[in-house]
Amino acid sequence: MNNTHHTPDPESLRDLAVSVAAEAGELAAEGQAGITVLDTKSSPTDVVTKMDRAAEELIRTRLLQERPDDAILGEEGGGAPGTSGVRWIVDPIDGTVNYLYGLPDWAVAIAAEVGGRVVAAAVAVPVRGEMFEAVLGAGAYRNREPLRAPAAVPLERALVATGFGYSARRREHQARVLLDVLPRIRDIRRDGSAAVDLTGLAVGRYNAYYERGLNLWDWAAPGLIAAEAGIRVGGPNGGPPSTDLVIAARPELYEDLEVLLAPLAADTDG
Ligand code: LIP
Repeated sequence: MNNTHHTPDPESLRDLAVSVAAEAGELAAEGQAGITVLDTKSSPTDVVTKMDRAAEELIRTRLLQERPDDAILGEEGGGAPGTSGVRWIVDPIDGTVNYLYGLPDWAVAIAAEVGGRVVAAAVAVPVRGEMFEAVLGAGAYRNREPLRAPAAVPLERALVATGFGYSARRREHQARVLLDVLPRIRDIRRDGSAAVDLTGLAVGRYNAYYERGLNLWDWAAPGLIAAEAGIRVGGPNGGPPSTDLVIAARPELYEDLEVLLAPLAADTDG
């Protein structure tokens, strides 16, 4: 057990994130066949499964067993304070609707933040057999193989991943934004998990991504992995990613997508 308050090395945080994400991913994958819908959040399409809660409980327990003084922010259980200077940002199952429907694109995402910066991350996509990991400044890996995102393509040839919020009002505006985006790009994908979308950029499954309304736990871990693979990950008005908007692509394409989205008020609900 580590009870000291020295800044831990990011590699050890990454190793812990990877092993806990793998364990939670296994638990969730086993449970995907027999899931039960327990609750709803902002609208009936927002399903929260029993497994979502069980996976987060497992993640919290394992992290605190190893590092009892850390803080944890989780999608299901909210925030718990700590004293070590390390905060874990956890999404036990990102892509809960896919999970509920037996689709493969859902992920367990765990990020470690020190001094307000994400320094280490793991994203498990169990059904695809993928484990992504990254340490700030030390590159990104999939199943231990180094990742480098493919070069940018022109906007008109970009396959762009996006997602839609759970509220009807937000969706209406997102559909209006899409009316102006769709004719300018190769095509859109709505695959249902921000973590799978962002790590997908790192391996070239998409060329770009944008989405309004994400929470920190949706982008913290996969955002570091994408960034370490050479993807620019940002937000509105040239700033960092935010709940208002996350944009991600290779830098040249990022700029074109940003220019396309800005007048459409993609960072608002219209
Ligand atoms: C989901 C995101 C997805 C987004 C959904 C939702 P959840 O997270 O990953 O990209 O479009 O609105 O936020 O709810 O499955 O953890």
